[in-house]
Amino acid sequence: LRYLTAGETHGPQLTAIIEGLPSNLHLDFEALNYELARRQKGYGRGRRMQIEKDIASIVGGVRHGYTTGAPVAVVVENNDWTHWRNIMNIEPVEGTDEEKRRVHRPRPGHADLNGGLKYNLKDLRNVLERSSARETAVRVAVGAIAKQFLSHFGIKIGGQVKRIGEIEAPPHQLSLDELIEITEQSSVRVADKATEQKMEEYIDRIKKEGDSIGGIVECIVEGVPVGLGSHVQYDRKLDGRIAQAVMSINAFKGVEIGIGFEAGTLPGSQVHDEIMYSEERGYYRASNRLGGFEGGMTNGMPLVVRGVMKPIPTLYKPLQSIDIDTKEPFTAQVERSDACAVPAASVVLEHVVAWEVAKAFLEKFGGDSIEEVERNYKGYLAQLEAY
Ligand code: EPS
Repeated sequence: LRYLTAGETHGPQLTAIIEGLPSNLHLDFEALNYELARRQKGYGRGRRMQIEKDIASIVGGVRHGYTTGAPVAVVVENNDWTHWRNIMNIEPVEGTDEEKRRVHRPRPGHADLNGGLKYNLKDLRNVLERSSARETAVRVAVGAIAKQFLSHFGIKIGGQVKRIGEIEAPPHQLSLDELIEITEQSSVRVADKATEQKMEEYIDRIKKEGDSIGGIVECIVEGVPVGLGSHVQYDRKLDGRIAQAVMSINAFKGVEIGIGFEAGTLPGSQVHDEIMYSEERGYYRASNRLGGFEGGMTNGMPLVVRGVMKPIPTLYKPLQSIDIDTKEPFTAQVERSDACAVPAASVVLEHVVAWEVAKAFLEKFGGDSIEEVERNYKGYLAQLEAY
């Protein structure tokens, strides 16, 4: 299972091609677009989200609602493109730098300067357009298909915002279903109303100061069987692959599994999860501090993955940089941006994790049709039961 994406933030569309999905998987298009809408919500987003209404069109690999086994092609159009037709034209266009919106002032914290130097591009827009987090729209579409595949096997994914800047969400005892339902009603994807209020006020303050703010998001996956991933080779450790996927989300600077970095502050007796057994559950752990992973393999407990997003680097508050034409210092110009995209990032996290779990699932139970995958999965469950 693999996918690639293409497309620019102000180009006509974002495109993804997914290869390796089994045939006969039913796709619910409404559920797919529901996930795209979830990504667009969240307190602190900028004006661009009023322009976009993300819809995924499937333009290959699906017929009459079912996958055919052929590559699945997904397109998400950019409504904003109508304002950028000339600037983003693939044909040569006449006009001044200004008319072409040439970027020669790299923004600190963005890919602009590194990309310009590396690809030898004197118009940094060529970097900016692709490095934009707009690309996560199509990655969510891909992840939403992975989610539907996983849901076929009883695997469920949810998430929440744990922190925005100074404001931390308190712990709770909600089930995953309750968490999914309650956070969906929240403008900042937290379960606690008082925290939501505090976070909104905090984002308002940050925005007023011309600044931006990041945070910490968490994703939980339930129903994952023991044994996805493997201890035998570095690139088969599923926690490692999930870490890569999380770090690949725009603006993410760190990842944790289970208690994560806290594991470096506690003695082993307070970190490891004791092994239990019962007739109905089989083997399980008394706690889940390791977040569902031991030895790079799932252990049957829920997966708990957290990521930290840095503040979006497009600021109204100027930071110093250097003009690539004059080599003179300047302070960055005002740009349209989101003050906070942490709630949206929480949705993106769910989807990149869903993808990695689906990929590992198909590696283990792989088949060309969903029926073949089902047979393989059932055979494995019987093996576990007899163990
Ligand atoms: C982004 C900048 C903003 C965001 C965009 C990501 O877009 P613009 O430059 O057009 O104002 O709104 O996010 C999306 C469009 C999206 O769908 O999430 C950036 O530079 O990363």
